[in-house]
Amino acid sequence: MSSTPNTPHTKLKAWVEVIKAQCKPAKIHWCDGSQAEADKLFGEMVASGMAIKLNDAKRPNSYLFRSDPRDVARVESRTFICSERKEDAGPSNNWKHPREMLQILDGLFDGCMAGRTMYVIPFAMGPIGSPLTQYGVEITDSPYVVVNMRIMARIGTPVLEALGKDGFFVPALHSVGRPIAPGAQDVKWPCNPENTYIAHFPESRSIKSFGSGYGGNALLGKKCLALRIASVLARDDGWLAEHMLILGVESPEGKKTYVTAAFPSACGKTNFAMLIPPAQLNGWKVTTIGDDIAWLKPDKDGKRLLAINPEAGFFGVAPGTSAKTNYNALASCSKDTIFTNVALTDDGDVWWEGLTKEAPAHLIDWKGNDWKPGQTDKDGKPVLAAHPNSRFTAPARNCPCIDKDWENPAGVPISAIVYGGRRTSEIPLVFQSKSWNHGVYLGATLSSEQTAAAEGKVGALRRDPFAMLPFCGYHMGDYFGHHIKMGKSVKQPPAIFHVNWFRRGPQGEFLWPGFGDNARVLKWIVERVQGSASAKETPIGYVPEKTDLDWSGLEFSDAQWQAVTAINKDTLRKQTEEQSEFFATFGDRLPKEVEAERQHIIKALS
Ligand code: TSX
Ligand code: MN
Repeated sequence: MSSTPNTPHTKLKAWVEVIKAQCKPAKIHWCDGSQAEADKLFGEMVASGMAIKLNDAKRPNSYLFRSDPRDVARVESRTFICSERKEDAGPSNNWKHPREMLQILDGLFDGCMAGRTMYVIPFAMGPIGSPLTQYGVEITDSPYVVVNMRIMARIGTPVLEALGKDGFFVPALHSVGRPIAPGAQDVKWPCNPENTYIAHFPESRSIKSFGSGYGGNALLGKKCLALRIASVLARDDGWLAEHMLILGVESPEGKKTYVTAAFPSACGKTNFAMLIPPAQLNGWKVTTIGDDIAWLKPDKDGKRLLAINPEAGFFGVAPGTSAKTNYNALASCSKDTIFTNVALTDDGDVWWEGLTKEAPAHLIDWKGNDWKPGQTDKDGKPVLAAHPNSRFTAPARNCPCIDKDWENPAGVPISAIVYGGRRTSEIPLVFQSKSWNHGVYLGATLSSEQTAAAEGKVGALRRDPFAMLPFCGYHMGDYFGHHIKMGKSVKQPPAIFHVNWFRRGPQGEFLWPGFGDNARVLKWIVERVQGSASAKETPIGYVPEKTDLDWSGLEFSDAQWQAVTAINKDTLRKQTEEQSEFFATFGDRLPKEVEAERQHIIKALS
């Protein structure tokens, strides 16, 4: 804990001086990342009323925060890619010229930290010392950001040591955007929703975020650095920065196969990353490397892709997480966890919708109000105890199924990539691409049906290429091209699969049991990669026959299998034809290989 820097890094010290002069904080604090430092910050936040310490007997070393109701999620409409040329940001990003954005931000950041402490957080995305790791320094006026970054990344003294006197780091400036006037009282969750900007400067590899203290808007190592800026670094340096979980599948003989998977939101990505296979699947185990982001890089022989999880924790959606849906996530947040916008129980613990079948008889809801089961608002709508986007910030080391190599600086070799979406009809349970380029086409056309009214019409198909729509730091067409190129950079590129756990029957019932039973699909995927499982060739790729999956411990009739895997060539051809409109938005930056795959499939389906 220090107000003076303990680093020989002249460029870093100079940058901090510039920001200090601009933001005019009352104090400055260089974070060392220690437990003592975190304890002191939590103590101060409890004293100010920003944090509530949970019952230490039930939830050791854990805290609850309630945000301003106007600051509860990432704000894509205020997120910008500020490249020199608009066309380099592409059709999927908001764009402003760096000069124009900096002019706006310089005005906003001027004096914005008055009355507050300015924290300097040196952080590493990835294990310190790994050749795949990237370093950043976040300057923030939010102590909530400091304690969250301490869980989500490696921070403090070891990072300064790794940076040395001139190591490269991404400067990431953040302010909640609410200076405290002399003598004035602070609010519990300072923010500035009218003036929120999440700005990325891909050419200077820097980030500036103003006005929000929540999640990806404020914890700048995650979506801002590890996806938007890292995707640009990866394009330039020949690797991949992806919105993917990483899991290990261990066979009963002890052979480990690593798989990454990309899913749009609301598909249960964290649940899949930590799934527990059915006991009857004798000895097949799943271990977790990461639940959100994967960085993949060719090994030194150019043989395979190696992956790391750049994060050190899980920033997971709480509602829907239960001992049934995700035992391992729940265990991860049994201690040392920060909860944001969940409900508080009368005995000082947390609760959210879906945690238990029945809600406690009394709670304090995420807005700090008394709450009872069945409560409705003045329009007769149910009042939620926890916000739908409420979160837990839990250390990965708490996860019972964390992989023994999750911090291996060399990374783990990836044998398969899985893409998946929430699709009510047409898309079968699982199929394998015929080639890397066909797999790139599957990633490019990834889409999912909307579940939350806030995102648009419920049930509408939302295209979310590679689940990267809000996270790609450059032109999405060029990003597809980079994927095409990366397939040629290794001799053994991962096999690519598409899954759909969400097909429904005529009564709207789910046709696939999902959750742990997805391990049956994973087992087939792994056996395909090892060369031991068979499949049938179809126009959309290789599909398993019912006998290719392990059904131990599950009654699943031939008719059920038919219902969850049948394909209708006519509708699929129509859907494939309709992708032309989407592809047209990328103009001449759409790789010809991706369009060729589409044409090939249309022909095969005719
Ligand atoms: O996470 C999910 N997964 C992946 C798990 C490893 N969910 C939850 C999605 C919202 C985040 C799922 N929901 C999955 C799934 O595989 N499948 C479904 C649909 C479903 C829901 C309930 C049941 C079956 C399927 N069955 C009963 O409720 C008894
Ligand atoms: Mn994510």
